[in-house]
Amino acid sequence: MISEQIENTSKLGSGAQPSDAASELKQRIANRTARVGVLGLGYVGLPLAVEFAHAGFEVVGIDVQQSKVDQFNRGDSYIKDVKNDVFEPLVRSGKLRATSDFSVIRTLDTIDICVPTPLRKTKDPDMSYVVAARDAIAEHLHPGLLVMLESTTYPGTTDELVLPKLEATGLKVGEDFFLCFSPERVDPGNPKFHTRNIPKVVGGITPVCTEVGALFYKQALERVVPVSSTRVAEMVKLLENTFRMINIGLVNELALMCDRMNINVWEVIDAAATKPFGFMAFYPGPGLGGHCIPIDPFYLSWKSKESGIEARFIELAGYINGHMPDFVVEKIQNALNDATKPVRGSHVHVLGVAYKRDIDDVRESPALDIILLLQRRGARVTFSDPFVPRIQSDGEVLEAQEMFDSIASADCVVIVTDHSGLDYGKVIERSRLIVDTRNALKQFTSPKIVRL
Ligand code: SAJ
Repeated sequence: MISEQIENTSKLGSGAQPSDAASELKQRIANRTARVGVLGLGYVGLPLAVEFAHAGFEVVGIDVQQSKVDQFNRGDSYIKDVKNDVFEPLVRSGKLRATSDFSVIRTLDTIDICVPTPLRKTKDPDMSYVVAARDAIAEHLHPGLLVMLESTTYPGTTDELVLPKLEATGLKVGEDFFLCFSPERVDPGNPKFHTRNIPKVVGGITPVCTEVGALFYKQALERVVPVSSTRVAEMVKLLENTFRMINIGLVNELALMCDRMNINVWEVIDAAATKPFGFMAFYPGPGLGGHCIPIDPFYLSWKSKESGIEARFIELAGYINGHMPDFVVEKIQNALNDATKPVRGSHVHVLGVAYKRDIDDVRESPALDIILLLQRRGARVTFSDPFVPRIQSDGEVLEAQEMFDSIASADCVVIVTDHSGLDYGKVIERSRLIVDTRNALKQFTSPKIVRL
């Protein structure tokens, strides 16, 4: 029942009497006549837009890239996790459309900001995309609009960077418009967890904002977790990803120790993982890729430095994870050396360049660092990856090569991304020498294999 839904979320807040704008907006959200907007149609925004269209809302996607908007309006999904057989009918039915015209915000009841929050070269936050989205929303802000920031960012962004510009319009947060932070938790390529069934944390600037935000997400997502403020919600996400980054750094350091002590680190982790409590397995690798894990923790360390606390764990883990490509190249160099081959002039074939298995994304991929380091040592480097047709290295385009031909002619093969479905037995058969950075060959034994 709609009134029940509204009643339930009202218990979340201070019980303050919601303004007329809040009551009307709740009504439109609960009966799904609210017009939903998603700003930024990437791996977060597009799946979110689909979920709300699926729930029966009319959804408008907004993006600055006209090519994305055009492909979106053709019902052609450019995000692997969003299949066309789901996406195309929603576009065809008119439930889902995209535009590059930000003035559409005037006609919307809700808008989710799903834009990138990268790091600058100096490892401090690049807020330019969030600022541009904020300014576009401020320009078209109107009473009754619910604004949600989803981009991963430092605690304080929503109330220090976004709110003032919106209130400068003269509209009052919590009465005229509503502002929340709700971290995106998309895990690209995850076969089990998708936008709809990943619990959604949401925290508002005011209790009424939290109520409206929670009611909104409840319409399309299975579980909503309201928290008391935008800062709590911002910090939740950073804890999640910093937790991962530091634990990966720990096992990468363990891998360096085990390498020196001639212990199989993979066997150690698998045996430790039999502990039914108090342990969570992470695995060493060639380095940390993606647009989240290597980046988000530095949003936290940047902000904590501003508050006078050095985030030493994050800095140290960042150093160790950042060193892994060098360690891998050293393993390759030593393996070639044992075969009395110098790196210079040797042909090294890289198997898998995406930043993790079974996806096509190479952002921050350690494979790019490894390829560059090898090229700088004079190796002739080729790569193959079923999901990635070409990469840029040192300003040059490298086209993916046919896998088994390249493997057969290479002096050394290095498995950087352990995509599923490859015939690893055949890889061993065709290779002279293999450096395995992912334990993809764990069920094989061969003198050709050098493990991390
Ligand atoms: N990696 C390791 N060892 C591990 C786990 C991962 O070396 O034990 C590497 C991966 O190969 C990859 C990088 O770390 O290069 C990041 O891996 P990831 O699995 O965290 O992948 P992301 O960045 O695509 O997704 C993560 C989400 N992943 C999981 O929860 C499993 C999640 O932390 C966030 O929802 C998402 O980032 C985000 O958007 O923040």
